[in-house]
Amino acid sequence: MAPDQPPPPDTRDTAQTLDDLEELLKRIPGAQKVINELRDLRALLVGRRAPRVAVLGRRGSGKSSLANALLGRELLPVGAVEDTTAAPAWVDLAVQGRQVRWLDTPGLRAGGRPERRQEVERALRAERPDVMLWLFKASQVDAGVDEDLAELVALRTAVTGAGGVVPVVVVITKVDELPPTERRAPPYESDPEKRAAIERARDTLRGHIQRVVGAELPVVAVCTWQRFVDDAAVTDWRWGLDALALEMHQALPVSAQIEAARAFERARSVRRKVAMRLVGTATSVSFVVGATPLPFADLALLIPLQSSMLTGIVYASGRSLGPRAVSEWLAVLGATVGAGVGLREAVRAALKLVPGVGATVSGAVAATGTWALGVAAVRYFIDGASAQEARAAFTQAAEEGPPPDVAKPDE
Ligand SMILES: Nc1nc2c(ncn2[C@@H]2O[C@H](COP(=O)(O)OP(=O)(O)OP(=O)(O)O)[C@@H](O)[C@H]2O)c(=O)[nH]1
Ligand SMILES: [Mg+2]
Repeated sequence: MAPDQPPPPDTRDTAQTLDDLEELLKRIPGAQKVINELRDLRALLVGRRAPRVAVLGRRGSGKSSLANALLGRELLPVGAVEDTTAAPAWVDLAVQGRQVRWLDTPGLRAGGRPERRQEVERALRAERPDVMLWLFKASQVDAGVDEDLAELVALRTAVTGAGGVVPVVVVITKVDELPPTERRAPPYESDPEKRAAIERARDTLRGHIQRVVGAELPVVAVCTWQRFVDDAAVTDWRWGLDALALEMHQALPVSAQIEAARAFERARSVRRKVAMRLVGTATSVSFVVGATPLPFADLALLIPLQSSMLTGIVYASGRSLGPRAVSEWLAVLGATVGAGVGLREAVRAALKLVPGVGATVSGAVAATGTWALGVAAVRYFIDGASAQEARAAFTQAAEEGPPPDVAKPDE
């Protein structure tokens, strides 16, 4: 693990910015929708916490491997035959400031010890999970599955309380073991036989779920096989984890979404989704702020808002917004500012690149500036585009402006 743990973004600054904006927006008739968006943004950025994930499945179904695959590190012990995970316990899985609260459970029906079930139930009640993952080995989606599902439903019912039922994502693990077994290594996108075998496993399992659970549940197929030597993965067969992260994301409360995006190493789609939501909200708010005929309303609030957006995007990408990210970002935009400037100065300099920005801005110009900055930051920090590509994205977004639904939220 790297010695320098990236610090969380300055949430006090962001909280203050969002409070100031809310105060301003409250005075504007018809801004209620934006205020609501702003509150969502607050939950996402300031009220954030690690997602709570409980993983359940038969012995050796790959529960511990899944944690390692999602975070990209060998954090939990993995075993071949033995009942590896002993007692059910919530743990904080953390890698370089990325974190998840994880309930690793011993396998269902492990060694035929019924007291285990009570222990799992107790752990689930002690801390209500945001989402439960039910794991099934790809080679075992048929025999005995009904009993497993019945047990899982009972566990889910046991934690159903005031918060309603806990969302479930069903995970088919070890898809590399499906035929054709001579072609085990992913990716499988270009292997029609493998894809068909995966689809068959999903259909079979869906049938059981429909019958026993009486409802449809999302079913995702993954491979989590990795071999680590000295903390580095020397074999990496991870597959399907982006899709799994997306399903988990749907189940999570807003407050856990940014930490989840950040924590799951292969969750590019989730990171993008969360980041674009930040950009969309910041753009809507900018429009209203820019259109407000109050003297203090524009740049003084716009720059902190855009800084918060940028901080959030970088945070969701798994990085932190230290001086290195800021100077990288300045280089991306080719903005002319001195070395060692702070984030707000960087944002101010970048904003000047938007046509029409002066001492004051109109609603449309403010929205366009925020949109262009956000889109470029997403390209660079989330998509891993080059500085040149990100700059091109900025120019294009500044020319085209935001989509109408984002730019004029209250119409
Ligand atoms: N073929 C294959 N094997 C895998 C995959 N993921 C994990 N394994 C192996 O499956 C075995 C069991 O994995 P674990 O992650 O320990 O399973 P578990 O569900 O945590 O096991 P218990 O804690 O004992 O219940 C280990 O030998 C892993 O290396 C995979 O995607 N494909
Ligand atoms: Mg285990």
